Amino acid sequence: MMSTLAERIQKQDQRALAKAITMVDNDHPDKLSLLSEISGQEKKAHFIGLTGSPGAGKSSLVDRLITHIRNMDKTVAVIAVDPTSPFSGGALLGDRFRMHKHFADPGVFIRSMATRGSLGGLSRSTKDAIRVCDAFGFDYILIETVGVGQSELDIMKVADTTALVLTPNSGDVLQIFKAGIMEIADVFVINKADLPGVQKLKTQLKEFLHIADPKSWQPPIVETISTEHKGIEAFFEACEAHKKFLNETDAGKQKRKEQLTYEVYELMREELWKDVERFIGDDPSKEIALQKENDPYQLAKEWLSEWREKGGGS
Ligand SMILES: Nc1nc2c(ncn2[C@@H]2O[C@H](COP(=O)(O)OP(=O)(O)O)[C@@H](O)[C@H]2O)c(=O)[nH]1
Ligand SMILES: [Mg+2]
Repeated sequence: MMSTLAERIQKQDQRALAKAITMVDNDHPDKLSLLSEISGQEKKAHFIGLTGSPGAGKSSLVDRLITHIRNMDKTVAVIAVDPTSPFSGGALLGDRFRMHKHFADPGVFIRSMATRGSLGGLSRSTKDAIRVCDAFGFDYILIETVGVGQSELDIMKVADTTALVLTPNSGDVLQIFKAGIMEIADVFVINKADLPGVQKLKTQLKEFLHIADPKSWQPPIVETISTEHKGIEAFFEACEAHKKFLNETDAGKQKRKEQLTYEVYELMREELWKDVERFIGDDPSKEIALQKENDPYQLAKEWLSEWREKGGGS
C-alpha cells in the first residue's frame, strides 16, 4: 500500500502527491515510512525560499516566478506557509484569474499549509511536504513563509536559496537586522521598486553587507516591481547563480550537510518528544507526583533517571 503511493509519486501522479501531502499534514502513522521510502527517490529540485514581512509582495513574486518558470517549460511546486496567501483564497483579488490558470496547469502544484504542529518556526509537515514535492520531480520548489520571526531562520535550513523580500521605506531593514535575519539572505529583493526610497534601502543593504562576515557568496541585490512584471528574470537569474555556486563549491556540500544534520536532529527530537509525553502521560503516579511535588528540577531529575533506566521510556 505504502509502496504504491511512493511509486505513484515517482510516476508523477498529482493525486498521489496531494494524498501524500495530506498524510504528512495530518501526521499519519505511516508518515515516516512513506517519507523514508520516497527520500531515496529525491531528484534534487532547486528549493527557493521567499521570506519577508507581510505585504512585501512575496505572493505576487511567486506568481510571477511561476509564469517565468513555466515559460521555460520547467515544472514548479509552491508551498505557501502564509495563511494570508492568495493561494488559500485571501488577498490579491485582482490576481484570481491568473492563479486559476496556474491551478489548471499540470506543471504547477500549489499547496498552502498551516504553521501549526511545530515547536516553533516552519512546521515539520511543511518540510515533509517539500520532500514529497522533490520526490515527485519538480524542477523548482518555491516556499513562501509567513511574517518575520522563527520561520525566517528556519527557511534557510530547508531552502537552497533564501530570498529576503524587502520594500522601500518600510523600516524592515532595521527590524530584520536586529532579529539576525539579514544573515540568512542569499538574494536580497527590493520589491515595490516603483515606490520612493529604493536608493536609500540599497545603500543600507550595502552597508550591512560591508560589515557582515565576509562570505564566499556575495548576496546580490535585485529590484523588482512584481505588479508590473519587472525584474522577475533578474531575480530568477540571481537564484540560479546562487544554486550554481552551491553546486560548484564546497559551500554547497557544507550547506547540505548542515541541513541534513539539522533535519535528523529535528526528526529525532520530535519522535523523542512523543515518547516523553507518553512516558509522563500514561503513568498515573506521575500525575500524583505533580500534585505533591513543587520542585520542577527535582521531578525532572527523577523522571529523567527513571526514563534512562528504562532505556528510553519504552
Ligand atoms: N506598488 C507595488 N505594489 C506591489 C508590488 N508587489 C506587490 N504589491 C502589492 O502589495 C500587496 C501585498 O502583496 P502580496 O504579494 O500579497 O505580499 P505578501 O504578503 O508578501 O505575500 C498587494 O496589494 C500587491 O498588489 C510592487 O512591486 N509594487
Ligand atoms: Mg503572501
